[in-house]
Amino acid sequence: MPSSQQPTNGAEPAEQYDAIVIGAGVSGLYQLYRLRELGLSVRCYEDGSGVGGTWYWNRYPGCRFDSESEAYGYSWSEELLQEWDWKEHYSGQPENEKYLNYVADKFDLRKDIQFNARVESAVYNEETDRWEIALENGQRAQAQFLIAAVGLLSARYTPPFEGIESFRGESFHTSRWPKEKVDFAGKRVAVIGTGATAVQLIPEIAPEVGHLTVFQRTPNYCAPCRNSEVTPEEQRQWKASYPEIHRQIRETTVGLRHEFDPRKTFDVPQEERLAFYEELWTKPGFTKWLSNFHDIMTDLDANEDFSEFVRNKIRARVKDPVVAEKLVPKDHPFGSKRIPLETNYYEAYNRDNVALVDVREAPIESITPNGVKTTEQEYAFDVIIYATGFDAVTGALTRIDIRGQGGQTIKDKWAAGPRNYLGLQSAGFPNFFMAINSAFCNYTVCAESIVEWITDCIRHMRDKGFRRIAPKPQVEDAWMAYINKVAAGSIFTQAKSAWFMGTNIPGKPRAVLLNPLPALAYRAKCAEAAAKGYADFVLQ
Ligand code: N01
Repeated sequence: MPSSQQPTNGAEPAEQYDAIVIGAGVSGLYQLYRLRELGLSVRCYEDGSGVGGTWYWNRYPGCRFDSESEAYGYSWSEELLQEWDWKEHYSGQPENEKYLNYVADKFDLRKDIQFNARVESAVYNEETDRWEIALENGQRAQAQFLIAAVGLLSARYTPPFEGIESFRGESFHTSRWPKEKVDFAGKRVAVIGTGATAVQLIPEIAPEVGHLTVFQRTPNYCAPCRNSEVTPEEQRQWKASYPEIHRQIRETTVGLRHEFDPRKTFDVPQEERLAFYEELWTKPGFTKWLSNFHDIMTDLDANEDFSEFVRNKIRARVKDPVVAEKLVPKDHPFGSKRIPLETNYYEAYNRDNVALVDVREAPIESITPNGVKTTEQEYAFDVIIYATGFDAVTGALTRIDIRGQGGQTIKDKWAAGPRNYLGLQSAGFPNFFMAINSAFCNYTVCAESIVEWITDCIRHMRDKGFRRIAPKPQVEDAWMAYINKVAAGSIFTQAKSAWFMGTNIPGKPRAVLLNPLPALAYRAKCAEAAAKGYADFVLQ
């Protein structure tokens, strides 16, 4: 049981823990497990009413993995690996949420999680070296270590359209989808946005709605998911070879069961190259991206060769050539944004009840009581779905009033973009860790390694009797310079509007948010920082 510290003003006493974890998603659950295993008293606060994070909130129709199921599950419990059966190769949200609930039950994690608990502020006390968090309901708790496992895509973004509150129908953001089934039968439905979320949602609801209007600003390069059920034989093979699967995903560039082809695009003759592209295209998942020639990620001419191949694949699937051309991306290279994996997405536009509105030609002016008004006309709807994405990476942190040494807020420190070392800590915020996987990789692989790094660091501090740890400011500066240099040489900086760079949110400073280092290289940097005895950090 936690101890309590009696306040002098008659308020409820703050509960005392060794560590506080914010968020009970993939990272938070594992962080709670590992710190508890270390013997710490830990409390996890979760905004939702259940575990799962991304897989709790994003329950829109069609939501599923874009990583292979066998590569996404936690790798740290052989028993869990043997007990859990993945039903599909790219498992859907209901099953993923069930999986994380199963994990929470199996390891008895719920007893240390408080649900419906939104953390509003976190303040560091320099005298005690402890953090005090306050929840929305006024409840307070203190701990030496504060770990934000708040997810990189959790702060939803809804454009501030004029009149948004005036709409008389139903409206939903995809990442706050209701638990009850939404009835679309016969309804006039709008989807705003065509990112990975909308690409999964649109073909699921198109057959059910009366009429669907999709408002698109930027088309994406979407690739066939080619999902299928897992056969008993595949299940058996996975269970017999998990150590090998995990070894493989720890050794590949991005932590998935794909590896870039070492050949350069233009070293391969055109005919052979096209045959290679065609073969990749028949494969499931990210094969077309992450098993492609390695230079598509660095050489714009090489990238253009494959981008045009994908554009032609899109043109071939959409019957109306005018609509097809609108769906073809031309303003950014393939892979400069995460590739949405789709099932029958382009075919949805061949239906009589689906229309595409290009909001670059006619921008949305306002939301009216009846629907959506563009500069050209007003459209009437019963339902508006905002598939408009997230204030990625920084949003979930800056929405909490986090105050470090000298009362500095993370919001102020990050006014021009995030400043951190290894994405794990920020100078001036001692004992505050970010268990947010912002590297370019398979989520769980990186999340596990980040959680393990934080756990090892805390173990080291306790073993050596240190009370506080924070990165040296000059080390942080050098890291940020390095990250920016790496990003500048990649295609990630090429997309005009991308959450990777914060450019999807008007007014958000353009900055490298997604660590451009591939998983393998990033994990090596983290391991090196620990192996140096945390010499890049001020330990007191
Ligand atoms: O969000 P997005 P998302 N007027 O930012 C549009 C992960 N994910 O939720 O591109 C009109 O990609 C915006 O237009 P533009 C994955 O990492 C994974 O779809 O900015 N439109 C865009 O079309 C993904 O990358 C899975 O020009 C406006 C859309 O809204 C990330 O989540 C599944 C607008 C937002 O797209 C985010 O995907 C789903 C405006 N004012 C998601 N403002 C898996 O498969 C924004 N838009 C695991």
